[in-house]
Amino acid sequence: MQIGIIGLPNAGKSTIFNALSRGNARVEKFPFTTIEPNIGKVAVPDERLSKLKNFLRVGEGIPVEIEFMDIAGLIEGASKGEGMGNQFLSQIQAVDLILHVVRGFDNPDIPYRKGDLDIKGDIDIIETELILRDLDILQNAVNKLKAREDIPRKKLLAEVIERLQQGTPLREIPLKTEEQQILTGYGLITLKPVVYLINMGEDKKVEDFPCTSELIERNLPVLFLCGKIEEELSQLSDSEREEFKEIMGIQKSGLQKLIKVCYDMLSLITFYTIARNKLHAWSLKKGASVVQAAEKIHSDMAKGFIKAEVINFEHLVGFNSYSEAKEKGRVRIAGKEYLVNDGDILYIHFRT
Ligand SMILES: Nc1nc2c(ncn2[C@@H]2O[C@H](COP(=O)(O)OP(=O)(O)OP(=O)(O)O)[C@@H](O)[C@H]2O)c(=O)[nH]1
Ligand SMILES: [Mg+2]
Repeated sequence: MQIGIIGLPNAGKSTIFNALSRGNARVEKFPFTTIEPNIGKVAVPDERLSKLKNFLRVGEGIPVEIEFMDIAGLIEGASKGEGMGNQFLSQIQAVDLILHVVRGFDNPDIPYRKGDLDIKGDIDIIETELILRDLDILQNAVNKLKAREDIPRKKLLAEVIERLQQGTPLREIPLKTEEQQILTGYGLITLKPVVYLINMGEDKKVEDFPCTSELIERNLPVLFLCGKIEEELSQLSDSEREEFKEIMGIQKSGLQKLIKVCYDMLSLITFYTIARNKLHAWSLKKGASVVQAAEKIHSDMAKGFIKAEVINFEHLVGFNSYSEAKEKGRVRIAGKEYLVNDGDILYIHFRT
């Protein structure tokens, strides 16, 4: 699973990437600082993991990690190749979720789109380029289809092309499952889920951005944080960070909330396994079966799957130990068809 950080040049994408991954991506006041994408792994915050680790008295708890990719800034005309737009757009085609960073800080040093902040205008520039790219892809697809008889596909493509031309991103068009299946595989960007992140200046409050209510009305997730403060926080040691948060009255860092929202937008749940004194958290698509869960760990486990012992975190912590839960019959035996729930602890039996 990969999350792509996109936005206009100078929006603070690399600053946020560094805060997320404790990375060292270059951050400068001039645009197009990032050309080659920066890639970093980020642990998904998980309160259950440490509770479970203590409960089970295992030595180590390994969290789920997701990958973030900090992509170069897009500019007007990117879909026509401006500013290496084609290259950057194909990088966006490869990600599973888009994190769209919008500049919400004043900075007289920044040369790009100088002047008053314009959240809606900035978002529109990027969204237009993404829509134009999808239109290109679909129009090419339609041209290739001409000779072939595939009426439902032709009809669907014509419909979505019309909606795109009206400025509607594909994710906002209600689609049936079959229609979604037809569209997957084209590498359409506006079909991907999106999270908007307003990178607020240190002196700004959420109320300073009333224009974002339109996004919320469209059911799109909008988050606010200050990239610069988050980056500074990420460079502190754990104890220094806790101290700072206490002084500032911050309970949860904006970044942790951001990672969690992205995780949910990717429709991921977490399950756990225990092996060799290690508790391991794994991500899984909502609605996946226990065999698909086994596949995440090792393909041999899925191939030779026999059964799994399952207990959910919520039930387990009501007992004094795993063996007590087992004695009391709360650890159930699940077959191939079992659909994994968020928070399940699995012990998989398999043939080698
Ligand atoms: N005041 C303020 N400045 C910020 C903030 N976030 C980023 N900046 C500044 O904005 C400039 C651009 O930041 P980057 O993180 O390099 O932006 P970018 O979006 O990665 O830029 P490109 O890679 O060039 O597209 C730098 O001078 C940052 O220090 C913020 O929250 N507040
Ligand atoms: Mg950058």
